Amino acid sequence: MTTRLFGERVQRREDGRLVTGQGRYLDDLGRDALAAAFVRSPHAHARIRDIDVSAALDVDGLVAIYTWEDLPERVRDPLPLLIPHPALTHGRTAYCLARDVVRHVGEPVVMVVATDRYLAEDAAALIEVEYEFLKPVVGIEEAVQGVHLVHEDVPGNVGAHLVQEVPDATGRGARDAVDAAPHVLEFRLDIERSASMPLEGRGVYARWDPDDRSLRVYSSTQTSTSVRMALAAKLGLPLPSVEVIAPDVGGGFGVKIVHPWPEEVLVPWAAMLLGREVKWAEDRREHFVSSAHERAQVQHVRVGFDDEGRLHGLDVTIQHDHGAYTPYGIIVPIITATQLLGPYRVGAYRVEFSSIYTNTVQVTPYRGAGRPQGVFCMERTMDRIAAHLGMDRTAVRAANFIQPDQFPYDQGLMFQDGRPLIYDSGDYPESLRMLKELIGWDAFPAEKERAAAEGRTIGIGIGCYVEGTGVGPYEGGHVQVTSDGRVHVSTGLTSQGQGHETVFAQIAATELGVPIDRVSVVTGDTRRFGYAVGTFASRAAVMSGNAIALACRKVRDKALRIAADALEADPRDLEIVDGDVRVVGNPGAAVPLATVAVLSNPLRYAFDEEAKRATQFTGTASMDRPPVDEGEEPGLEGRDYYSPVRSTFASGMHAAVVETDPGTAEIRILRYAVVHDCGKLINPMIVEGQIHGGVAQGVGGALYERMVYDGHGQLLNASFMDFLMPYATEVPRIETAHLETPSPLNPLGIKGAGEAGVIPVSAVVAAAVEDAEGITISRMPISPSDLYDLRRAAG
Ligand code: MCN
Repeated sequence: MTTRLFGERVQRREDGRLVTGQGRYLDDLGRDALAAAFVRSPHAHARIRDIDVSAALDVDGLVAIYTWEDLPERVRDPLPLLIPHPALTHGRTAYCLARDVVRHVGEPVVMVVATDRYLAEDAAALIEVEYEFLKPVVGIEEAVQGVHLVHEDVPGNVGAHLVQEVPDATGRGARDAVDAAPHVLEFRLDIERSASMPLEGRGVYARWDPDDRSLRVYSSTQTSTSVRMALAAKLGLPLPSVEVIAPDVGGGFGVKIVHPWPEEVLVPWAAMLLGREVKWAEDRREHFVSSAHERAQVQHVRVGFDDEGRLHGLDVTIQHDHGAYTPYGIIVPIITATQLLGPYRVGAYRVEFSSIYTNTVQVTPYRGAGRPQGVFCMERTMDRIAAHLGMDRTAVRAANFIQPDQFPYDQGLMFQDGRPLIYDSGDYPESLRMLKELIGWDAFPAEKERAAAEGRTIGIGIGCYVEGTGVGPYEGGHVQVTSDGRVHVSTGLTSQGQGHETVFAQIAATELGVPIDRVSVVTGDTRRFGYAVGTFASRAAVMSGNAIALACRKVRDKALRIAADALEADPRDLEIVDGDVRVVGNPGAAVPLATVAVLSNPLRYAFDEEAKRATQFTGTASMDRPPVDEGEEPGLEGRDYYSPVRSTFASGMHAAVVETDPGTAEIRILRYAVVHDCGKLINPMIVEGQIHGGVAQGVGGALYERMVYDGHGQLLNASFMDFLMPYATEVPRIETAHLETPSPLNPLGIKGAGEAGVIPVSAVVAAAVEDAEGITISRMPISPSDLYDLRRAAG
């Protein structure tokens, strides 16, 4: 059996368990726990006048009712603002339970605890909240007028305003560069709201042990260590007294990085107060109105370019609808603003954005996190330049590409982590060449003509992106070999379906030279690994992958030292093959890793048959010598951390062929092609799975998904009946090719892959529809009715 598994298409090890119903998701736990339910605001903007709980008190099984007034001091405070930024001058976060004003439909106002969820909901339905209506502010256009305010103390509803400017090589600013360019285009783009829609919603289940005053919390989270820290702080507990475990998590897509959610504080707090287990699992409507949305931008673009399509200056102004609160700071618009440039040199660049408060659900990162908006802007710009100059759309892109010999390439901007935005490696011309070949770009005009002759309307589009991945500050890995020869790997970040159990085992198997079926992986359990940041920003492979590799290398070195002693050999002459440490060129002189594990701590002699054999093997009487050599620690285990100097930049290009129906304006994707570069691939099959899932979400964003609010701030489509996600029938077969330009920044040469699929899809589909129809597309998503209206407007 080979143990060189890095780069192999290893089947996902977790899937057998997950697809046969053996996963343990949040709501599978705590079957006998008390259940929490919430009274949530039915109004987008209102002052709470009175809360009358009397009718609910008669409900059988009711255990407790809490309002903001009932909360202890620290739980009464607003939730933390997780990523402050100097430009976020008016950051605002919600209270766990609304204090006097509600600012969006779905905001929690009262918490009810009962013996089961039905009774909790029954009691919640009987609670009467008296509201004084305030004027809701809905949509960017209304908000920027500043007549009515979401937060009384935030003038103009502007939470943040930021300008970043990068002059061209001559020192000229973008506005001057645009004005002086031979050609200038100016346009507006509109991007609607969408949201993460994991199959499993948020959820939390807490147990309080009054005897040792410790709290165990299970949370469907993307970041268990941060939930732990937040809970310890909010509940006034020492960190070691709090354990947070992410069980199997049925998708997150960004929404579960926010921490702590109100429910994540209230449920453990109630468990402590009541001395009982308490659980809450979000229902779908709650997910729509009480979690978080994203996308939601209006962009104004001015671009100046020359006859060859080369950019001289780009000036972009972004209005970002942030909803009612900014718990995650302004990370989304910052990412849009700074990663918009993609694989291009743009001459001078100026970007300005405002984060605008509205009486709608808060905006926090959703897969792609601001990049789909940025790529939509940049790629629409490229297509308009091509149309203006009558150039091939790929030629305009190629004319502006950063070239392979220009890396590391400094875009002159500050990345979201506050470090300079420097691309580490890539080969954009080669990606484009591969993509054109894959989709058959050059042959398409003839195909289009043939289709037209048959009365069919087809079009082709392309979109490119560069994605900062693997952001720091750190992630760690712990690796232990036990006396049965098994390898136990743990890392603190969590998994939501990315296949970490498989890829981290591949890394450990490769580094330690052991068969993969001897490796087990634990993630997201603070009992096993307490220091971690979390799974977001396509960072797990880069961060935990490298940390685990480094920890394995420590263990490997130690194993060689111990085995060298046993084999009376030089460690430099040893290798680990199939779980045996052996002398290179002399496979007979070998000692199993299991034995090495015993030798690393021979005091286990009395309890362990393997230990007896091992000590006989070396002739060591365990009590006659110290358990470990001087300078060594007992046990065959190691821990290490990986902390990058800066992020690594993955990239890719997508192309699609669409057909539009002349009558119904329905848009069908006929072909979809992806060229993707995430550096060295740990598991190409998993990366392809990630790309497929991402493209599926992107198809939703391109054609179907939008959050429809009425003027009163009511979300009109808060169910899967009305919020359209693509089915398998709407997702085309995705043809994928990989390019591997290794990252020079980390030992394994990896870049991230988890978000890539979703990023350019709206831009690509818009371009293809535009090509098919010969009309200009300036918004995403583009539904049949949008297309119908555009056709009519175009006459
Ligand atoms: N991978 C690889 N080789 C590389 C890079 C990645 O084999 N060069 C593998 C990784 O080992 C991992 C997967 O691809 O198994 C994704 O890796 P990475 O890019 O590091 O992304 P993360 O694991 O950090 O996952 C986060 C990312 C994000 S930000 C969102 S949002 C998202 C996504 O992953 N949410 C998901 N993919 C998701 N997939 C599922 N099923 N569910 C979600 O909620």
